Amino acid sequence: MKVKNNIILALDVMNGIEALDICEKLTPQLDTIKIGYPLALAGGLEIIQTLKENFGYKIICDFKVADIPATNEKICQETFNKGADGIICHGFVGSDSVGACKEVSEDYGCEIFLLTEMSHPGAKKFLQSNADEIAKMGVDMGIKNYVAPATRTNRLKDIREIVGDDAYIISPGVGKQGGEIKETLKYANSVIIGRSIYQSDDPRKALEDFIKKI
Ligand code: OMP
Repeated sequence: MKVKNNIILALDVMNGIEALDICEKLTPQLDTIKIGYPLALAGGLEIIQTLKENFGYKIICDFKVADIPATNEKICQETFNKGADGIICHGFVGSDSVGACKEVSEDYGCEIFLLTEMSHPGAKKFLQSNADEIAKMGVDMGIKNYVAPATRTNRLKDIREIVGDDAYIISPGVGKQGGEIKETLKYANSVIIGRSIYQSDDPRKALEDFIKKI
């Protein structure tokens, strides 16, 4: 995967018009957008095609898929049918559930991103102690793309060591959650940034300031 400026915008706004407005301002510097439940629920999955047609973006759907294999399969099929290029899946559900997502993504020629350790403080309670095993499972399954936290670069580094240099890591938590872009990009291929850009008074300048720091 190639991401312009190594920055993926997390477009967690609550309506399609606002989403388009922000994209208008940022397009020259971005080519990959992550949409999650906030925008998908507020704007419908049609927003994927709208963003692709208007701006030519690659779209990663952050649905943190975490169900039984049969349900994961349906979620992935519907997401790719609607035009997504990639989907984020939880790893803690185990290899059968993740395998269902992987199989569907291969059928569609799309990407899955395996979520290992999350970036928020609460992830320390249950996820952190299992994140290395989740990453190892991903390697055993032949998964190429991972999500790991920018808020704990020591853990991001551990996960990079497990998944290897050829894996593609995207890392959320830069900006509002306290992660720092340059430090994160020592271990991750791209960062995911949301509020520090789209909530800024001047989103274009906020994005350019991040780019300057790289
Ligand atoms: P900001 O904190 O606003 O920059 O947004 C971060 C984005 O990354 C949001 O869309 C989160 O849902 C997402 N995210 C995390 O913040 N932490 C994680 O561990 C995983 C994700 C994700 O899967 O994208």
